[in-house]
Amino acid sequence: MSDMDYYSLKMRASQQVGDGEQKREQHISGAERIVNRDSVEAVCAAMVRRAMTHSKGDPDFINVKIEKVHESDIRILKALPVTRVDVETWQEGLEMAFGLVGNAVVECDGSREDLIKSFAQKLPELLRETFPMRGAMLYDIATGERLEPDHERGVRATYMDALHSSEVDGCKNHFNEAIVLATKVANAPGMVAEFCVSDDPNYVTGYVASKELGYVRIMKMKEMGDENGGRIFLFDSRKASAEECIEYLQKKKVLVDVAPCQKK
Ligand code: PML
Ligand code: MG
Repeated sequence: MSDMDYYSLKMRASQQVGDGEQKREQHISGAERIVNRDSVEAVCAAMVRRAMTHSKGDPDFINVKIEKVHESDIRILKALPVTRVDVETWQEGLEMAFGLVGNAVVECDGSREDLIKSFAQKLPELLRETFPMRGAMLYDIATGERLEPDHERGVRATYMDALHSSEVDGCKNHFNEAIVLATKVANAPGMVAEFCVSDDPNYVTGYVASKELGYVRIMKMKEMGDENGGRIFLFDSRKASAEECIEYLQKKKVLVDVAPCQKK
């Protein structure tokens, strides 16, 4: 035992829906943390509480996984700087997000006008394709191909938390979780930008993020009550291989220093 040891905690809760052949598990809630040894028990209890009190319903299954993580395997990243964009309507917000992502792609690839144009037209359609997915779409801007090994599931960024956040926090804070995820994702090999609309029907704020743009919060990106949301990771296969990008997103342990990032 040493002070340097951290633990990764992951919780997912689901509910069984349907009958007979149609029976399937529906995701209710999930959470993950990387905390020091002393906080493991309390954070675990808070996660279970979160699963048991979720507005989506009572869970039939709760899975909690606790793994030791060595400090030397953890990468520490500075949080992306945050800017906030207020918009009148969600349509305006969505357009703005498409525009920012479009520009990020153009900057990365000035020479392929044809691909850039077709990409801009494709964005709304790509976003719709993410709605049923639990994970994110990994879209290659160089070829226009989707690179997730499983298109239905998508790719999930995992093993991350805010640095020094051993406090116990039972309720979900969309922004705090998103800035951590977006910072990890922006630092992935070959990553160009991320586009996110929340799938929480009561949460209309989304964002666009990259190392160059920082984290741009767009306060309205969908209609209140709409449960459709998703994430697109825009990736450039000329800069890195899909395998190394996915390996980083799904396996590399990251702690994000959010101290300089003021909530705006
Ligand atoms: C989600 O986890 O539902 C996405 C959260 C997006 C957070 C946007 C923000 O508030 O900055
Ligand atoms: Mg989804």
